[in-house]
Amino acid sequence: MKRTIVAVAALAALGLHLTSCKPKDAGSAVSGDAAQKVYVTPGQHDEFYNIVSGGFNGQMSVYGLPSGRMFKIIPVFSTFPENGWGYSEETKPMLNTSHGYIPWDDLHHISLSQTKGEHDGRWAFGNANNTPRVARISLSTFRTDEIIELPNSGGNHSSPFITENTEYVVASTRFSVPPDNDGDMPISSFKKNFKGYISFISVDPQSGHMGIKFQLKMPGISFDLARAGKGKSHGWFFFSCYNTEQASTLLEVNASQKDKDFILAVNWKKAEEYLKQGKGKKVAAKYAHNLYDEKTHSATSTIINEVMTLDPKECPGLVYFMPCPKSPHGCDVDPTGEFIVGSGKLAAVIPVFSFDKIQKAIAGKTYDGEFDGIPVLKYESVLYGEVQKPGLGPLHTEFDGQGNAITSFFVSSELVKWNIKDLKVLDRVPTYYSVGHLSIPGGPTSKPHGKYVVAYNKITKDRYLPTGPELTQSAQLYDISGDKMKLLLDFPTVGEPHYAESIPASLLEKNSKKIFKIEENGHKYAAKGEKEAKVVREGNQVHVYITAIRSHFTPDNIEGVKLGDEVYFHVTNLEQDWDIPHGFAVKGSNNAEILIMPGETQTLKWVPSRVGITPIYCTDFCSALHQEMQGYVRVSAKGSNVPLTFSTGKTAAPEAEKVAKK
Ligand code: K7E
Ligand code: CUA
Repeated sequence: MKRTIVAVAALAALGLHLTSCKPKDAGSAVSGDAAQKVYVTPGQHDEFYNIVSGGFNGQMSVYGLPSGRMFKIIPVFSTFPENGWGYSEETKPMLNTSHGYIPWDDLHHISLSQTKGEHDGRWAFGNANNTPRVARISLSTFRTDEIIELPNSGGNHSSPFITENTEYVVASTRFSVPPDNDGDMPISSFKKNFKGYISFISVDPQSGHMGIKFQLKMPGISFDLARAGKGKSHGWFFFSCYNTEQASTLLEVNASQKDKDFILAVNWKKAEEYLKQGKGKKVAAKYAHNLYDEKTHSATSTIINEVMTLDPKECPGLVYFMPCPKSPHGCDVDPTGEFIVGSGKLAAVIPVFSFDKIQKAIAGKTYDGEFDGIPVLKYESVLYGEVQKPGLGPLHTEFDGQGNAITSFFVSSELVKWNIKDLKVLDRVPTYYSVGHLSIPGGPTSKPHGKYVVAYNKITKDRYLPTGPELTQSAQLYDISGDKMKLLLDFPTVGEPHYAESIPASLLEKNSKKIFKIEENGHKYAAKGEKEAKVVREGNQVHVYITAIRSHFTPDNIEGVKLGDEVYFHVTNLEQDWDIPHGFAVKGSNNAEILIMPGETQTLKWVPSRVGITPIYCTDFCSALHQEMQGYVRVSAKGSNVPLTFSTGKTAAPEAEKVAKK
């Protein structure tokens, strides 16, 4: 089994079964000093944070490099019962959309915020591939702070990619669709009515708050990936496009007809000028904008009803197509901003485009016709050169900051290093197996940190202890500091990582939030001390202002709740020590637990389903007496006249015990 090579010929035969082949030396040994290079002495910290997309788990995860140790899962688009994300009343609005509450999505790409083309350590952005959205994650709390939905889009794959000062996060649609406000169209009218919208989301430089500044209404094709220009090409954006055949069925064949698809070049500075001139058109749309407020520890969701659009056909000089061989996937810009690398999934070469030549071709109108009214630049006029015989199935390219590029090859299962100037292949190493994205620390910035590359592999097979039909996805760390790439480490991941970025620990460590100050807690239902703890009835709603501190809740005995009530436990964690969360869970609750950080308030809603005594307890082992951190809620029948009472530390008099029993 180990040495079977699977149908590479299929590629050539256009059978298009893009299964991978296994490298022959699948068991290959690592070099002697590999262990030393990844060994982080217990108690010591890693050199890099590695922030990894979770794919179909809808989350991000945080690892250390070079150790490959996982530190955290950050829920973004998917609920996470482990800490109540999407279950607590405060976080539910974060998952609201124009379709209502959605508990899941598919997160493929990470972008870390930049200033002057370099990592600034403030935010991470992530995309929702299914129900188009972009999220912003704070790199101080490591939590999702904001989610914005994208109208007129279907499948937000080409996202989120950022400009060199985080002016914009850009997202383009994978599925072309008719505009949201006029969508009831025959699918056969694709060419006429389906459009490919590209959203430019502005980011406030102080708060990070996002807003859709404008959408470009492009012809009905599919956008796959993108990168902003940088340095000399700052002000431009590049997108890989496929399905320029404009097929709406059996794309595996119908969208692979043409010899070349496109890379789209967008002059976004020019778009800003056109907007200023009033060329934009506001159209009706419906999308959610969700914001989490660190002071109130609560999220709000607002529905927005219009979006600004720009039609490139009315804005000359705004967009150009460049032919790019065979279904381009990755579209990556080198650190200088001069070279744009397109990776055609079915192509035999890697084309490298030159920004200077693009500018010349535009100035000289060196066109090769047009596509749906948009000029197509001549391939030869914009091409810097092609990397010959690089491998099979190129997907993504990153840069080492030493003048080299490394490209991942899914079909031939390898990483290939090549020189950007002379386009010569320098080195290749196998990956186990079928690498998707790759990531070099700082790889997409103008100053890559280099040192390592991580391969995020799609297929794991025999690399780990088997765990039934499903195996963990595997990441592999390579040393790229020398001429030859050296495999150092395999480490398992969660979900299915696509893109990831790594950033020096020194940029994040110092800003990491330790506690929320209790005196700054602006939550409407906070109890900032045990004296403020109380239970209040408002109609059939019972609001429990409950505090948690090692090792008890206040109150921990509650009576007078009745069937038909909705009980809201607003739990405030009074601790002001780092790393002392308390958890909260209720027996029989159709909900998750909540995990409350020091100084924070979170709310668990519970609708009792039966009469009786319901235990509540702390789920996080917070002290030696954690197990004692528990309490009771008495639920009585509808219409019962048990009064609403609450207490902590009150022991019943023997008299009362007798009476109560009757
Ligand atoms: Cu290549 Cu969705 Cu970025 Cu995965 S995509 S590999
Ligand atoms: Cu609080 Cu365990």
